[in-house]
Amino acid sequence: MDTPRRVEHQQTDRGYVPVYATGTVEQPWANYSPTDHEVWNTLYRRQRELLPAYACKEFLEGVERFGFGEGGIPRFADLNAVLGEATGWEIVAVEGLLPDEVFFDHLANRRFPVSWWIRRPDQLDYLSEPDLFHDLFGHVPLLLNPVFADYMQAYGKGGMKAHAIGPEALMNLTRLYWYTVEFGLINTPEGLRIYGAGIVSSKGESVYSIDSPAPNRIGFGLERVMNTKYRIDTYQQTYFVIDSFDQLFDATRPDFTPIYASLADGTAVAAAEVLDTDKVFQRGTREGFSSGSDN
Ligand code: HBI
Ligand code: FE
Repeated sequence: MDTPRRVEHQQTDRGYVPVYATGTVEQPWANYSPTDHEVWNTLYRRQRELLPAYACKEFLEGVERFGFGEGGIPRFADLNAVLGEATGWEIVAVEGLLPDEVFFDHLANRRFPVSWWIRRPDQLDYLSEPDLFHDLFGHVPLLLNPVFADYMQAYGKGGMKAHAIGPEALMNLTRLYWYTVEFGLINTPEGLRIYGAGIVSSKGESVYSIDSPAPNRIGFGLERVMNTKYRIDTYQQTYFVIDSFDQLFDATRPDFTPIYASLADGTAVAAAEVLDTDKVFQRGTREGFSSGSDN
């Protein structure tokens, strides 16, 4: 993407940030406080120690190639030099969650929106909206993988289509994103490993998703996933396991329009449910599952 024209400055509660005509912002790197950099360093250190035993090799390789470290919050421009060369993706800085169609348009054009601000020191283990650590550390390493990079772009294109079809189609597609990009596991010779960004950016869920006997771990199926509700307020009750990124990309190649139509007739599967037709890696004990409702 060409460098967007800077149109105005915006006073936000986190400082004075240049805003581009596209709605993206310039990463205000000079404005990060020593505390902000320390939060990055702490979160990075924790995950770097933990993830070699939990994350898939493609993710770990991505972290290495970007040279993430304990030198404070990375500059997006430096990362973009590596990313552009590898897969043609680009990171753009944003203020936070974007309207669905704006988000999809970025992905469809191989731009990944990253929140420029980082959580406070009292939010190391949980916050309700995506910050820089989640978006950057969680999502961006796999964008160096050519197959995953293409899957993300296809998701963006599919999102624009689903958005045009209607809210139910969009919900089906959002579940696919949730159970793959955010909370996906992959089966490897070393056992189940994490690739989902929502997991690798969380110390607690990294351990839980792989080691806990509580959740189900079930083989990925496109329609199964699109028809399954999810929890946004707790660790997941079910994780879906892919065999490879090729499997994921191939499964999502067909036009989803007829799938949306067939799913619209049935009822959705609850987050904790196991079906007779499932390929079960592990049936969860459900220990510690809170009541409360699925999305
Ligand atoms: N905006 N910045 C940002 N990041 C997201 O992950 C994001 C978003 N807007 C919408 C959205 N995700 C999801 O609800 C879509 O996958 C539907
Ligand atoms: Fe995310």
